[in-house]
Amino acid sequence: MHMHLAPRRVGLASATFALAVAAAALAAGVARAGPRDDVWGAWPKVDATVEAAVLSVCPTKQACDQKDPATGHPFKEGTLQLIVSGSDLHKARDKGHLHGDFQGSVSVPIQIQDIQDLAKDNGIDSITLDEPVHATGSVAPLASALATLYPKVDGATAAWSQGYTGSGIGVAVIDTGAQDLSDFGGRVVHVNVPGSGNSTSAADTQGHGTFVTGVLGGQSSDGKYVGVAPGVTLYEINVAGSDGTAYSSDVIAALGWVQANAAADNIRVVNLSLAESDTSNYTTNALDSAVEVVWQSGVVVVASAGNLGPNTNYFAPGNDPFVITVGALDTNDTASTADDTQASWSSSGFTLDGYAKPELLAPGRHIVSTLPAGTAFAGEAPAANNVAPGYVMANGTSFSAPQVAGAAALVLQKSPSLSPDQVKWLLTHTSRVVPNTPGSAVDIGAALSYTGTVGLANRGITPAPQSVVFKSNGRIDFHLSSAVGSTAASSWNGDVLGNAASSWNAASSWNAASSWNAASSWNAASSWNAASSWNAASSWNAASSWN
Ligand SMILES: [Ca+2]
Repeated sequence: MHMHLAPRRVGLASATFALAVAAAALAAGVARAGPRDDVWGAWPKVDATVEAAVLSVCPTKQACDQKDPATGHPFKEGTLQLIVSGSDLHKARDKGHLHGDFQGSVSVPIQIQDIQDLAKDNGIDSITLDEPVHATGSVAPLASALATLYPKVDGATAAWSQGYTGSGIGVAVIDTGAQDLSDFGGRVVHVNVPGSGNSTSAADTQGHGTFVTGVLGGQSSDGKYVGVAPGVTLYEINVAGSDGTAYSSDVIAALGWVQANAAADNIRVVNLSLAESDTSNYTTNALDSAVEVVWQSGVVVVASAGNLGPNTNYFAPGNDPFVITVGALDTNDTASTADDTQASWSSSGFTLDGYAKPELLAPGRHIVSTLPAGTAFAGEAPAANNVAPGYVMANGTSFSAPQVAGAAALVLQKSPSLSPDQVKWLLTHTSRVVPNTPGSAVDIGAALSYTGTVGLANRGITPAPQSVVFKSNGRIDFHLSSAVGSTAASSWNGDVLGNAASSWNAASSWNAASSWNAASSWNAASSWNAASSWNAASSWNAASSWN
């Protein structure tokens, strides 16, 4: 008599190195390994996923005798949480503390060295893995628990129900950093960019980056506030100085780190919810050159469109034709997509080089995410926008972009071999038409269920001249022509060390500092100070509209 175990409890109270490795192996799609019977013997009654988990840690019994450096104990003493089923389970019950005790089945941690012996017991019929193994120990997100609309509108909930949360995929967030909230489940990596003018590994005091990160990959303990890809590893690069100022050169240095570390850390996506404030052509803009280098190296680059309304897609990096530029969808606060529109303030139109932007829309109005009290951003929020302690509602394409970054991570978890051009093709070709607007909205469910041949976006586009070169020795070379806009190109010419912070920051000609403080640059800031763009919180009809 076997009971169906549902719902499965997720979480690794007793996570071991072995489990983490097994999880990684499983996530990578490890199937039943080759014949190991000569070493391990047969695996009667043992599910293939259990066998694969064991073999990923202990390919041979001899290897299993080695000490796990993480625990100091032999690998064979590592445990797997297993469901053991059968008519007489006393042997399984004797193995350890029961996690679940059911008629016909028990869930119990079993040491690797005991699994085969256990399977030989006549009273036992089968041994399977309990719980999908998340290295982060997060609870599987559920659409039914959400207090926000945007993950449903994006189709992220469809991905979760198929088991895709972005687990194993690294996403770089170049912003104001992030705080170590429990919502991020230990998945935040604070990146130190050597030689940067700012302390790039500093925690977020501004709040913008923490908000963006929540939209991308947060998950509140009650399941109400869940980002699009709540399993991703979040590589946070804080490019803002202590006063919130950041320069384009800081962003470029951060992109250099991403390019150098993408392969080792499996960083497949970078999110840029920022913009310069001077218009530019992509062919002569250093930031555009930098994002193209990152794109061509295999990392999807997602940029916010900006909040300046029609015919304003003139700013780097969202003006680069290769990257995915994201505008704001207004869901009209309903789950139905029939009444969706492009937000009136979302930047749209053609770049100075004639490319239509944005390529995708994602909800950008009435977005609720993580915003810790005490941050600069939180201090500016009207009281009515504080939806719950630590969760605030705001508007802006800054918060649309990370949804598409999350979408890219979900797609890449399912199909790791896709190139950035393929990811862009897939997300745009499966996007949902938004009535009465030229834009179309990301549809993650449609992207994941697409079964045809995935084409290549960006065909025929001429890359920008490579004015920024990330060299293997950590140096970043700039070779801007003197024709570059209003910038003092001379200060960028030549071979500049990435750690020459003073010379980077001396480039006042970038006018970057002002752009970070100005409304447009954060792509959200206009919403903070202008009451109208908070969309009159009083008209927001409280809890019922969230469900
Ligand atoms: Ca709607």
